Amino acid sequence: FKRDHHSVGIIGAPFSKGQPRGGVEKGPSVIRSAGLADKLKAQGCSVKDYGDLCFEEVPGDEPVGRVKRPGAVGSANQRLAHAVYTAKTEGHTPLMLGGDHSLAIGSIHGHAAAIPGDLSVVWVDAHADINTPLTTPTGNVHGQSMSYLIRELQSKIPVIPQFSWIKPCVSAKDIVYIGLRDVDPEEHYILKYLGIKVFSMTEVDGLGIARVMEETCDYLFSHVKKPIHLSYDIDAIDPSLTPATGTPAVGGLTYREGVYITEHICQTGLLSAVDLVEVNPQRGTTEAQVQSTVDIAVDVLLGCFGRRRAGNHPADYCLPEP
Ligand code: HAR
Ligand code: MN
Ligand code: MN
Ligand code: MN
Repeated sequence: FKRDHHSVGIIGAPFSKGQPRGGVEKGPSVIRSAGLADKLKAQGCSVKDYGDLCFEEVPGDEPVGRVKRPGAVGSANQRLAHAVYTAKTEGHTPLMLGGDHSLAIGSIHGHAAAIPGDLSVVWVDAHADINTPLTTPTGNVHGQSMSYLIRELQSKIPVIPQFSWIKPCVSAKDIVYIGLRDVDPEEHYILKYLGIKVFSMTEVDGLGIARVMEETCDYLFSHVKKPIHLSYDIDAIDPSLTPATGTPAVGGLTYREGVYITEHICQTGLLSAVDLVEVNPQRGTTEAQVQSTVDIAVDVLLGCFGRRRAGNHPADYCLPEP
């Protein structure tokens, strides 16, 4: 294990049209207001804030089959892919603040384009977000993101003109899910059919989070050590702790488990890009609920970039002499 210094490239993606609930587009602003950049700097990271992306209105954006808002989702993700590609190419570790989880399409796509070989994906979520356009029960793209990216699934994906720029860039064997507990039957079939590695909440309960993370890394590193894309949906954590999110699911990760995942992945030295999505300040009933959700999102991110609960100190620290 090694610790590494990150230069974090923050990209705000105030986008909500991958799902029907308003408010998730305010995620980047509430997470920034909680002092994310200063806290990252205080723990020794360099930070370049690329600001928030601007997403255009797409008039007459009718569904294609079941898929809702294909124009808005397609163009927002294409823009995001370019931003992540740029941040990565400029030497930063992209940190995408969503916005809804449809944004993982652009984020992973841009990340993959910027590195020479393949990447691996650690998807921390209550949901698998792997419905195809033909299995989706809702039409919401945030429940389909992975299906567009997995090479082995492409024969099952119909043509959606607004998504024609997407090139599948992830192999099924390079994906690990953690925290699942609300999976549609068709999604469960897809996960089995592709042989994707899943640590659902049942495995978190049975093995404990330390073994889950050990096995995650053993699995991902068994061949070549690929750069890791961590896509973290805040609804992975239990809604008693992070209630301000669009599709809460009971029985989630504790604060300690949620942070342990990030501490462990940070220590691999392979973390190459991060998404933090689905924080929706309009879904909290009280100000305290929103605050708790945002504070935990920030702690998750600090864990990604070197914060340890045991404490930290600068490498060049010297004790003061009397
Ligand atoms: N599986 C359902 C669907 O496809 C619900 C998706 C849930 N939303 C998320 N994803 N927050 O993580 O629509
Ligand atoms: Mn999700
Ligand atoms: Mn590549
Ligand atoms: Mn989710």
